Amino acid sequence: MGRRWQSELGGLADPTRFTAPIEVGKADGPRLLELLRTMLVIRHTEDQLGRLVIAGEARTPCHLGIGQEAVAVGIATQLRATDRVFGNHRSHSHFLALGGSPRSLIAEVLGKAEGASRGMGGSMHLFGGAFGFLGSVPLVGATIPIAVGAALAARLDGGDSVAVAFFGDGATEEGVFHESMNLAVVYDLPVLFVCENNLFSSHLDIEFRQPSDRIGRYADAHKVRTLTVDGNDVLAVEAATAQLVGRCRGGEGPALLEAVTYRHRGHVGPKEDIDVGVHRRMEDVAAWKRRCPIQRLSAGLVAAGAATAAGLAGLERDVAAQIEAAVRAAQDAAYPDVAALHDLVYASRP
Ligand SMILES: Cc1ncc(C[n+]2csc(CCOP(=O)(O)OP(=O)(O)O)c2C)c(N)n1
Ligand SMILES: [Mg+2]
Repeated sequence: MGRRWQSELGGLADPTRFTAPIEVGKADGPRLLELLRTMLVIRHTEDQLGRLVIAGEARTPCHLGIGQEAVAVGIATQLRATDRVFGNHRSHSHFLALGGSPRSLIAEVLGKAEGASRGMGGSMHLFGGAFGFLGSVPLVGATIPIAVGAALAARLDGGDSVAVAFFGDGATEEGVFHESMNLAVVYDLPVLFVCENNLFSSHLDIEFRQPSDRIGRYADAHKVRTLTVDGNDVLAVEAATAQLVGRCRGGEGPALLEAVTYRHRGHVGPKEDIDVGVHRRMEDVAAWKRRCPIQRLSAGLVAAGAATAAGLAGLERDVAAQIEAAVRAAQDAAYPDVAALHDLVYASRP
């Protein structure tokens, strides 16, 4: 069945394109190996979370972003611990890219007291105040206005901190997204809106939800600066973020970064949901796996002579062992005390 309309993403929605190794300079090798390591940490952590769901050990709904790692990692290089970042239901990558530890994430998903939210939140209520991650919320679109408020607070506080809201293409179908962009642009607030456009909201292809697949058009309508990038190219994401965050820090108002990407797994849980995804075919999933952000950076590093295939295999083995150890530690950790259940519900009076 043909699509109802032509893509307006300049080929980015076609998984058979943009599959080449990422072009890197040899001198950048050490820094890019660190970015690759972070992407591998995210990939292996989420893979292990999927296993814990299958085993029945993780009982919180788990929305995996496997395939989307380059977005969070490319953006995080441009952020500081004093920035104010907010996520959504699919935020494991945001939490880890900003500096959260795999162990605290895994422990949180398992409901353990040492988890990022003391075991009270699960996969969709992550918090990492020490590194600027001020929270993720499962209600679609809910953190977009909160980020705008945080940007206003940042400006009132002085300095050049920015706020960032991560959300999906589905969230742009909510009124609050448009109200937030409008307020941000009228007040010139330092907020970066980040849309991870994975072309799906739950099981429905964007074709059946919107008259175009280009989310950046909403920024045009609101007179907000926007860039659309290949979300599976960590360097493209980084370069666009540098430009847009630079504007925010310089007092030039809000911006929207649209990163086109794709999740390999289903909407929720570890399975590939080709059975229920409307227009989500096995061929598409397979093609998008060939546009994998990790493979493309790895191939670019090898092509530039900045790494060898054997060296990269060793790196991945190290990461795998690190995450397996984090799983074991989280499994061994204690559950919170039942008496602590209400401790985090209300703030205590100062
Ligand atoms: C207000 C609200 N409506 C519906 C849902 C159910 N829901 C959870 S995630 C989701 C899809 C969101 O799609 P998108 O924003 O594109 O993010 P993605 O899952 O693709 O990362 C929906 C409809 C919800 N959590 N909150
Ligand atoms: Mg989506």
